[in-house]
Amino acid sequence: MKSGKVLIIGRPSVGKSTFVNNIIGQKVAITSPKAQTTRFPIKALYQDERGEIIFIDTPGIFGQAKDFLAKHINERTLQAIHEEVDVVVYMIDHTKRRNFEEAKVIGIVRKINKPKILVVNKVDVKEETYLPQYKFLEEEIPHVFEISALQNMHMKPLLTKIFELLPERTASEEMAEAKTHDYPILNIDSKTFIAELIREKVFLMMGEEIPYTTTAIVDEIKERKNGIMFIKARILTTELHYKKMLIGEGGRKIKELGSYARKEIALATGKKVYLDLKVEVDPHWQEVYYS
Ligand SMILES: Nc1nc2c(ncn2[C@@H]2O[C@H](COP(=O)(O)OP(=O)(O)OP(=O)(O)O)[C@@H](O)[C@H]2O)c(=O)[nH]1
Ligand SMILES: [Mg+2]
Repeated sequence: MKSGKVLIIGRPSVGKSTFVNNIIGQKVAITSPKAQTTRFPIKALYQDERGEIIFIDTPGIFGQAKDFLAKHINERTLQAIHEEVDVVVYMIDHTKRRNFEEAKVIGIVRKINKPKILVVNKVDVKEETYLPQYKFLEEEIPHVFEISALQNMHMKPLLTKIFELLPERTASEEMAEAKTHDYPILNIDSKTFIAELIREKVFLMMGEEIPYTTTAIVDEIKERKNGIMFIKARILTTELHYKKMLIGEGGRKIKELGSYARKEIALATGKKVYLDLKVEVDPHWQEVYYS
């Protein structure tokens, strides 16, 4: 029986969370085209007849973490690296130029003394490629796979290699405990997961800087007698003018955000959902929730 932990690491937006979701076969981590969509490591359990794997999706490493939030997110990724892992998947996006940020990730990957796999993601995109800039990595990392996480292309041989590199062992305590859950996420509860789904909609629907001024909090989940799941949640933002943008003219934006989130929560839970969603100004949420 093969069993172990696999760390996914790479720059922001290379497709780490998309990859983990597709391997697991359901959404465990939110995704968006914006950098550092993932804010903390997410552990998810994969099982098949070959064994069990805990995949650890990490936030993309920012080259220059300018603000408090980005610094703390980078620190969380570095902490995850220090966890006992068995295999490292280093993911790159060949459609992006290699830059100082990539150099930072390469530096971190070099220091991890575990079997490594280089995964070139987004091979469904052919028009623009900087693949030659990454070729030197093949000399350092013996296993290279080209995939499309989004389109589920060439994922099988990669999973086979991961199993090959994992040790033969019986499941650890953490794994045994995870196997008793009916949901594959190991380290976050349902309130946090629903908050993540709400945060994803902010990342997908709001302009460039706004997602970075926000977080989402779920205060209450209650199942009512009529079978409807009642959820009370808040989007926190740092300033009043962002709050106004999140609410939109005549409340149109928050309505749209709420309805999009509600539909997905309903899909994820298989229940009818009533979502009570508000926007609040809290200039200190980053310190409160991310230190
Ligand atoms: N064309 C294409 N797009 C992809 C592929 N994989 C991911 N994407 C897109 O790339 C963007 C970023 O994907 P994520 O999975 O959120 O990336 P990430 O590495 O987890 O990003 P962070 O959490 O911010 O570090 C999203 O818009 C995805 O839809 C792929 O194989 N092909
Ligand atoms: Mg991510």
